[in-house]
Amino acid sequence: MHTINWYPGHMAKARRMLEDNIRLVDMVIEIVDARAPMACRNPDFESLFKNKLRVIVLNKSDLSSKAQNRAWIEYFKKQSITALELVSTSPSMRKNAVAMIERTGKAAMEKAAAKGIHKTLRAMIVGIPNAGKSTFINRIAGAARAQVGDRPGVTKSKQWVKVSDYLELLDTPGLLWGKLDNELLAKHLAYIGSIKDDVLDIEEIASLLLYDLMRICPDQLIARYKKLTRDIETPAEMLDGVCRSRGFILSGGVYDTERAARIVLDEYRAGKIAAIALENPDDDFNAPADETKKENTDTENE
Ligand SMILES: Nc1nc2c(ncn2[C@@H]2O[C@H](COP(=O)(O)OP(=O)(O)OP(=O)(O)O)[C@@H](O)[C@H]2O)c(=O)[nH]1
Ligand SMILES: [Mg+2]
Repeated sequence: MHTINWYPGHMAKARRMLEDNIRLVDMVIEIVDARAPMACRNPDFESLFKNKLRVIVLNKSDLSSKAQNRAWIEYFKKQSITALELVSTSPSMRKNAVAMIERTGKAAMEKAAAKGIHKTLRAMIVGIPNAGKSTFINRIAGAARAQVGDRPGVTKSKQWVKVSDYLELLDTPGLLWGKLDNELLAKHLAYIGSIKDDVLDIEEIASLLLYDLMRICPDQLIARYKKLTRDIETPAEMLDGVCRSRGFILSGGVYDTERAARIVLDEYRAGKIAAIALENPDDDFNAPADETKKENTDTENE
């Protein structure tokens, strides 16, 4: 994948905002996309949030599989981090989310109560763009208090949302970390819609996504785009297959690959292709991002 052309300026500003607000909160709730938990995480959080209560929410768990969600929760548990799977778009998540926040903040609340203080628990919601932070907050608050959108960069500045007399949540803009140097993880961030499409070559991203999905869930992929086959050898040919499946053919028989790319990304992000994660805890995240490159290296080694 070509180097992603992004603008670190506003990310640096957002990071400063995060550092400035950390002292105002008791708890940090980190929202990750269940399809790509590794790509979503920030190694700096360990030091940044070291004295805070912490929880990881594996959000959009409806877009992954039960077994993969469980494996990730186990993975975090081994690092002594509480994680839970949620679907922030579903009304039934509220009960579990509130119980999780109360359980995590219980000792701090009791300590304050012992001193006769009626404490308000303050939690900061952090995560990469488009992970579902604002959706999570709105569901807990029981109202559309924070703006939500199916693209990255919707929340522009921090916003406190009062849930009750004892709970306030801080919505923050999505932050992208240094993951863009790791090609594999950067690719995942592009697939799940956390990097603005206008800085990406969407035809390249959609081709790579199709190529990867052909390895992860070939049956579901072929069920959706019937002209795709397992023997397609290069990412570039994948989009032609989608054009043939959907009749995206321009005058002169030219494939409308741009239209195909948009459709593929939209359908993938909306969970229409398969409920399956891109990442599993025991994957090698330092492997070459592109299978074709890996095969080349394998041959070189022989
Ligand atoms: N399928 C599914 N979609 C979700 C879930 N949670 C959020 N979404 C969708 O994800 C998209 C992004 O949600 P937001 O809440 O705006 O994300 P955000 O993290 O606040 O994004 P920024 O403000 O851009 O950083 C929206 O289209 C939501 O409807 C979920 O659990 N499952
Ligand atoms: Mg938001």
